[in-house]
Amino acid sequence: MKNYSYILIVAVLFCVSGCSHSVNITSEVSSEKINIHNCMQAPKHFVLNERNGIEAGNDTSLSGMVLIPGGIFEMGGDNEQSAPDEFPKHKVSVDSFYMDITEVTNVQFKMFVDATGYITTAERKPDWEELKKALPPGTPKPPDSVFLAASLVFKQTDGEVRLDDYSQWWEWVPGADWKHPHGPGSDIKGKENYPVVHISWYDAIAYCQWAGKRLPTEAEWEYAARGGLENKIYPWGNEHINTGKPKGNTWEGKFPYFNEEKDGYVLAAPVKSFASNGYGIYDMAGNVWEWCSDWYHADYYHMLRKGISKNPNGPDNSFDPIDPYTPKKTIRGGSFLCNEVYCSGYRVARRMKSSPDTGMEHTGFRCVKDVNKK
Ligand SMILES: [Ca+2]
Ligand SMILES: [Ca+2]
Repeated sequence: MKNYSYILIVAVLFCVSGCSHSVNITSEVSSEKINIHNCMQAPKHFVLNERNGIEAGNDTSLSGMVLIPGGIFEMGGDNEQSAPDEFPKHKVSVDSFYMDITEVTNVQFKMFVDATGYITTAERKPDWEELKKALPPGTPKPPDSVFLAASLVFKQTDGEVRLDDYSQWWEWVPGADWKHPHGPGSDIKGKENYPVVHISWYDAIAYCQWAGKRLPTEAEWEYAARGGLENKIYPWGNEHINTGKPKGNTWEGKFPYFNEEKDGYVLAAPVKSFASNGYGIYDMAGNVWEWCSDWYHADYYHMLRKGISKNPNGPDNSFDPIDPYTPKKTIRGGSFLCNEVYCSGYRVARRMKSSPDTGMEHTGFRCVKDVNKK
């Protein structure tokens, strides 16, 4: 169990860097440990759109989408909670696009799977040959018992724990996937209108392609989240997340052991459970994190600081200084696990990142569509 514990600890450390303040992860990792979330590698033939076997969709329907009118905005942090990678604030221009008004739901994802036979990353056994490419040189291979189809499931703790020890509340659970969000024995019956989770970036790409859509760029996502407001902290403005009536599904109380349930949900909520923003889109703050198409680079905004960037679609390469061996994609919007003392992921400017082969209980996505492709 010792090896497994090491693996789990490191897996969780890396996997949930998408919901933490800057933590010196490197200092937590000994050479004995290994990053298991890279075990959740998508097979090579699923990595690129043109190779994943999914027929590109020709659906011209804009059902469930809304037009986000293009414009110029200031992208980046708006308050003292902002992390270094949210600066400098810089001008960005985006063209008009359509966006799903909700996170992609279980029933929508089931339609995709039924039509294509697609198998998600979490449902496949990890491939060590692929895994080790994103690990520090010399990392030893973990035991075969670890190489199971699995995903990370949230486990509420009994009491207060160190918030830099993610293994306290994340568990690597064989059999956990989008149809079994809490592991074997759980299912999605009655949760048709909940956001699909345990979705890797590759899974999201495959769905979008089938639906004739694509993932939003990070700039499009933030522009849409702002709902037409300028330089505000949240999709609804500057009223504090915990003031007034609930505005999104977050973690209220003491994370990760006591949830006040003021918003009515400890875990994920049905989509559209809270008010939309100014563009008529829901859950841009909280519920589940949402994949964007861009690679994550901590210094990307410095690259764009001069002039107006038109439709930026991310850097060429990923760089996360606290985990430099693992390329990551950006995720946005926070989840039901975010709160003020932990990550404030529901702020519109909050940037997070995750390896594209990682699926978790609190990560989903929504799609966008170019106006000229309707
Ligand atoms: Ca909640
Ligand atoms: Ca969300």
